Amino acid sequence: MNSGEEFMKRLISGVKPTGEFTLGNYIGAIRQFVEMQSNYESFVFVADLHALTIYNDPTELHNRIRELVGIYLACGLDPKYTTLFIQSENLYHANLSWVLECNSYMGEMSRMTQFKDKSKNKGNDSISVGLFTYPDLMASDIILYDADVVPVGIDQKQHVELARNLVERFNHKYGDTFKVPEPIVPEAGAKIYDLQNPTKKMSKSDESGKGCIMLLESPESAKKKIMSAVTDSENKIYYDPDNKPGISNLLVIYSSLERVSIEEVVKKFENSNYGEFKREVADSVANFLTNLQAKYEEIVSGDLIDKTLDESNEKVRKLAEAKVKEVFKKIGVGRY
Ligand code: AQP
Repeated sequence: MNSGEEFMKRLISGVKPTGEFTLGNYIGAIRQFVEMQSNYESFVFVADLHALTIYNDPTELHNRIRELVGIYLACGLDPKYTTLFIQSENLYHANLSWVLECNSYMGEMSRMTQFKDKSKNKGNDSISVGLFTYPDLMASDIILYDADVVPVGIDQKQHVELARNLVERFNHKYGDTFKVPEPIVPEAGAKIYDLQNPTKKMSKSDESGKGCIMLLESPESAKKKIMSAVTDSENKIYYDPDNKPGISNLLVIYSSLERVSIEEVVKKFENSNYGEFKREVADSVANFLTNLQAKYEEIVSGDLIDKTLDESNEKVRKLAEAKVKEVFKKIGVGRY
């Protein structure tokens, strides 16, 4: 630990190991973790308990967990700065989540947009209780470590806001215990859209996969998806998410991967037609995937994944144990 580290703010975030990881996960979340890691005391985890709100094939889930750690490392998370861990390997997340469930209300949980979206058109007998209480577990993930900031895509901002309310309620009832976390949403790329339906989020649960770029898919197949992305008939390139969602989405993807502002991208392509622009975006995405996948292959063939997780486990367990003991004492359970 360097001398300044104890004053550093803490960052925490995670990704669920469900389905194949997408370019949306990278641009909306993982890229932020990488860019911010050296300025924060950074904690990034595999949110495997969150995956359980729906049924997952156990073998596939198990494999995705390791895959995600490999992707985190390949994207540039550095164990020197970031404590990388698997949520289920620290049992305290679920302990604190129960306490939060008992301090949150049906009304506020029912207002969570993600719950409403994911339970829409389903009967009560096919929606798991976990889908409803998911935001309590997410709040627990955050406040267990007294995180100051939580970088997330826009779809998760409401859950961080709920965590803030839960902290304020708990601190008010039982005395100052948790820090109030701040969501950090990227200015551009907070929501990457489906290439075939650019008003819908690019999502791992997309069944056709045609509108979604997967981080481990072949660069050639990704190129084809970009070339057949839905646009409009104007053939003029400028940023207007309301009227030109397809072109605006491609501008955001290019700007995020090439690390240039949207204004600069628009300037660069002001005299290009859609075909030329798409080819450049496709090349940019293919280059990004090629480099990422080369690093990923190197990582999964070595022992870095287990070494990293083993080293982190002790640290996160100690922090979480101290916090849960403090909470149990404040609420009056157990012997102390
Ligand atoms: N399309 C996206 N654009 C920007 N950010 C996104 N994120 C996800 N998709 C996009 C951000 O990635 C982080 C991890 O998300 P998650 O794994 O917890 O859940 P998800 O990827 O949002 O889930 P999906 O894709 O809807 O599929 P399921 O639910 O089936 O796993 C978050 O910060 C999220 O904002």
